[in-house]
Amino acid sequence: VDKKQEVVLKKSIIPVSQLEASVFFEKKIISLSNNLRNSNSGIIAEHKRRSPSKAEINYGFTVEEVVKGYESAGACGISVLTDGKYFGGSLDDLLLARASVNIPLLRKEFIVDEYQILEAKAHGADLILLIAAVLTREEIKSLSEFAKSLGLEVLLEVHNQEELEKSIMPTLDMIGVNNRNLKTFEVSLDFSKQLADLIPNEFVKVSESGISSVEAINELKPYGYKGFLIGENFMKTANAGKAATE
Ligand code: IGP
Repeated sequence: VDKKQEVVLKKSIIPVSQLEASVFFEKKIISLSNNLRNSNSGIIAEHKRRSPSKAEINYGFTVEEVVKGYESAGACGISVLTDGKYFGGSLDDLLLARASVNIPLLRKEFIVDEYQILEAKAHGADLILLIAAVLTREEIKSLSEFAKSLGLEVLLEVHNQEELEKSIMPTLDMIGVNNRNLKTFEVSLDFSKQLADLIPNEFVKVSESGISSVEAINELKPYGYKGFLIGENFMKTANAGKAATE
């Protein structure tokens, strides 16, 4: 990940003090983990323009249209991809989403530095993603502690048992199993099924990626999953919001 260089550059353009001046630092977050515990939909719908495995996903809808559709369809929260290089997203997308909806927003990003967490807070996010595959246990600890100190929630993403075992700590709120291998792009719900029992009960369990039907959700629920992160399947339809209700 060349995110580290990107962060150094950004820090020199927008200093921390400027981020901290954002109105969002005075606002309390909306809790996704509470929403997931208390809801039956469990849907976390994602704003995703494109991905390394799929060139163009969305055609012609604005961020506002997509996220308002998700909200009115009853999503528990929205994930907004802010990575530009691989996913065509930006922090502007997050800000536009924040201006459009009142449900929890996840900054979906490869986070490697506290500065990116300040950016998330400054652009209206309620929670951040930390990806175990690209972080050491010490990094997960310091980044999650920093996020909690800003009042943000933390979703930790794992793909296998080793990543899960190295990551368990009390500063996480939700643990997500990515059904897609980030290196090979292989997708299988079996990853969620195999890891479910190893996730301690105090964390809300989320299944991420490759979910394309109600059947898939019903298959995962008995394993204790309360959250279902869905991107492509919603974005590729002509009406992303409507798809979330069906
Ligand atoms: C959504 P899908 O298959 O429904 O579009 O997947 C989401 O899980 C996926 O975008 C994702 C992701 C990530 C993207 C999961 N973890 C980490 C970038 C980085």
